Amino acid sequence: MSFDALPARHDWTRDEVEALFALPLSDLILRAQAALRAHHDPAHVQRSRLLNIKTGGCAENCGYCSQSAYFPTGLKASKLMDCEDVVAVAARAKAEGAERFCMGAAWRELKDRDLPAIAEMVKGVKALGLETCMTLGMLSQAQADALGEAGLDYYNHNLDTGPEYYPSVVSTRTYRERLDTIEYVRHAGVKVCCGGILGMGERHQDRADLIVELAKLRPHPESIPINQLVPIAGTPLSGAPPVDGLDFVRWIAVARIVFPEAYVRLAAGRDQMSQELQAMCLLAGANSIFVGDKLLTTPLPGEARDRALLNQIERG
Ligand code: SAM
Ligand code: DTB
Ligand code: SF4
Repeated sequence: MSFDALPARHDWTRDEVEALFALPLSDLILRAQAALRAHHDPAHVQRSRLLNIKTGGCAENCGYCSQSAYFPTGLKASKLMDCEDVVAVAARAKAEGAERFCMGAAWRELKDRDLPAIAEMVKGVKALGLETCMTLGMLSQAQADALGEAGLDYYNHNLDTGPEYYPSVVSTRTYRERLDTIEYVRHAGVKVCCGGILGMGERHQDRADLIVELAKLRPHPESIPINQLVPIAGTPLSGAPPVDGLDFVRWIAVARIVFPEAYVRLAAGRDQMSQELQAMCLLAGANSIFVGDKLLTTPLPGEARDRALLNQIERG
């Protein structure tokens, strides 16, 4: 069969997305594989590495997050890391095979006073030959421009879920504010990393709506992290019902079909998945993972298990 590239669409409807999700599994995977192969090397899984450069004490009340000051999660807050230490971690990550280095801060928004330190980190990490990504909360246009001038490659800012369910997850900011920051990032010429979380108690249609909202972005985000909720004791969502494993695989396949050109990342939640389920997600079109021992505050499977998994997917 041929793997011709279909044009990216921005007008997906909830019904169309739900119809993709409801395809027989083999048809869904075939279409996802065709989309993957039209734009990407199916034998390469992109490796990103995360570092929490500022932990905890965050002024937002995202109901899933260990780092919100609103919830008793037991996490100790820390101040912004020194640039030197960040670059040292990035150098180790590069030596261990990471291609992109993503720096996250538990901030509601970036403060201008922190911009010089952040710009130094971008320059230092980039000088190692790594792609750079930052996720620092809301930005102004001027701040997004400054990050672009520092050479930042990607900015991560997730929509998390569909607009109807969003207010049940977080009330200290709006969906519109999320979209505004994404627009500033795009306008600054920085690539957009934007995705969401499954398993927060959302309805099936909220997941479809998330895909629809992401698809409206012009151009589509270059990177789409699909997170499975990592339940955090003390947060309002700690007891949310887990996502069915094969439903998760189906959503990955839907994301691959709707966003054929993007890196679709199997992001948070891998530590709760079997190797086989992770392999299915990669067969369903995910082509990126976070490697290393830790996401921001929660564990990853680690080097040995990841090597075994990626050997299965990538070996010739
Ligand atoms: N404070 C910034 C923000 O929220 O944009 C950056 C860091 S924030 C922790 C990055 C993203 O991680 C969130 O938007 C959310 O999608 C994801 N995330 C956070 N906690 C999670 C959890 N417990 N399980 C799954 N994903 C999570
Ligand atoms: C994203 O979508 N997932 C990453 C990254 N972007 C910043 C973060 C996942 C965090 C999982 C929970 C934790 O480790 O605290
Ligand atoms: Fe803060 Fe980001 Fe966590 Fe929300 S997800 S509480 S903004 S660190």
